[in-house]
Amino acid sequence: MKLFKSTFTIAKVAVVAASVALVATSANAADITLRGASLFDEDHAYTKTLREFERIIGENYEGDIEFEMHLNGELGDESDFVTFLQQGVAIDYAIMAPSNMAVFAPAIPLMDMPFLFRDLDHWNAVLSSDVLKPLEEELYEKADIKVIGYAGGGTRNLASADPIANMDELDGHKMRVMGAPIQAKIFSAISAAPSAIAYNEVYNAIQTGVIAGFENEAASIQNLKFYEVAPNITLTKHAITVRPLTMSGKTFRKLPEDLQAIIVSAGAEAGAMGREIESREDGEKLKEMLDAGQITVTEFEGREKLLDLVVPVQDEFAADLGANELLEAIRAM
Ligand code: MAV
Repeated sequence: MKLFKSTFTIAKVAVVAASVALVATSANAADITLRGASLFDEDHAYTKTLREFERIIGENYEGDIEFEMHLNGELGDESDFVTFLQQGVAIDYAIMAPSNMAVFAPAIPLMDMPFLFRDLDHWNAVLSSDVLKPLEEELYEKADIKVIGYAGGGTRNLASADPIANMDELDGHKMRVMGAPIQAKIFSAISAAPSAIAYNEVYNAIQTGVIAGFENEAASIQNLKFYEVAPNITLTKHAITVRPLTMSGKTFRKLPEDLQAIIVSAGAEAGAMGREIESREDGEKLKEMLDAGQITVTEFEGREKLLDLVVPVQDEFAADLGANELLEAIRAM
């Protein structure tokens, strides 16, 4: 088990943040160090995306630049990354779930709200358009975090210690969800009993029976060996991941203009590559885990019923944010 972090992590993260912050990113074109973070090792699509991002920048920028990547959740999980990026300390770029950024920008979780996308074509159409721009703007204004591309493309399903194959088994199912309130609302609406738990505590929480499962995509279940504690995958297919590749606004603005332009296009290009990898590998990874005897895979009986239950919750969330038109525009694509 790679990701379990005890409370010591909090202290460790704080110390690391403080010490790295002393080596502030330099705006001197002769010597720029950009620092990234990933929850995963080199095999995960996020890390591959970040490596591609670094490669493109390195290839196109004529100044002296280097990259420092912190892998395997060494700097905490995405809720730590978002704080670091917002404050402009410890890291300069990362890929994060919108629902882990809600604390700074309440509307951003609309991007990864469960049951938002009908299928991969719908998801592709949305990500190839400008429809998410207002949410990017809100993130920049409120959190000082700049979206420079989109990774993602994994399909999220339930993963649990015991099988959850139908509405009866889902009723009262104690599961972890991401921190954004809309996530808990949606899973409550479909009768589960969700609680927001830090990602790096999920493995242990399932192992010790604090929760009975969570929901995640194949790439991460495999990379972090969640199948060891939650081997029953139920194909609710409730989300296709949208994962912004982001940079701290505080870092970005310090950089020379030519580098800024390279970063913006490298983000878009690397994100597109990451989406292609993760969406293509999603089914393959499920099959690999299945063939290795690590998981069982079950369809969820009556998935249409779930949709009926969540649409009013989605509508209400958008209405509270004044984002009805945005939600309608996404649905209409
Ligand atoms: C998966 O590992 C990824 O989608 C990651 O971006 C999320 O933060 C994580 O799940 C999670 O559920 O928090």
